[in-house]
Amino acid sequence: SIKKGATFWFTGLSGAGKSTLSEAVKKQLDSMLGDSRKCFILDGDVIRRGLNKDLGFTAEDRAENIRRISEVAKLFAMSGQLCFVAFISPYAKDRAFGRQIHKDSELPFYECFINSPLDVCESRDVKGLYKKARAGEIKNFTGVSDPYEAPERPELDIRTDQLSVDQSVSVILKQLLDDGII
Ligand code: GGZ
Repeated sequence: SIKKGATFWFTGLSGAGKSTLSEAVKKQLDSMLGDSRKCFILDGDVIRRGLNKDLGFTAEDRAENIRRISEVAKLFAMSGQLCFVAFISPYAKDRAFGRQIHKDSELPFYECFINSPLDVCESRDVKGLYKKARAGEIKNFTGVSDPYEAPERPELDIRTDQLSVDQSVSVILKQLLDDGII
């Protein structure tokens, strides 16, 4: 049967595990689905080096970043793909736009809070960005010197500080199966 695409929108702090989890879910889905469906990841790190390389980190630029990504994710979902979006997307209003345009096109949209407390993200500091932000070398750094508006009613709230990557993957897969998306 022909199945609809869907967008899983991962939001959370730098270092919460958005990229790691999206890659792990894609790996699992690719082996489960074979050639019948495709998964695609839109990741902040990658998109900001290409499509959105004109954008910085002011509230206006973040909004434009998320607006464009929302439109791109919608196109992937329209084409029947499972789209995983991994951006901090700190503003509720910007995420609500993504949700709305999916709703308007009757495409499933899951806001997934990749939820790890700031102190945990900061203690990992894989890329050393928090250290730089604390030292004032990076301005407007989310969680340190810029806001993060946590989702109030996310479809999924994934405590990555308490769950293993495999456990977090299972939460997403269960949702896909329960809703008949795969
Ligand atoms: C937040 C920043 C900043 C500032 C550079 N604030 O952990 P990373 O490094 O690899 O991913 C972060 C990425 C955030 O880009 P997004 O497009 O996801 O942000 S948003 O949705 O808010 O538009 C981080 C790096 O870029 N980075 N400067 N000031 N993260």
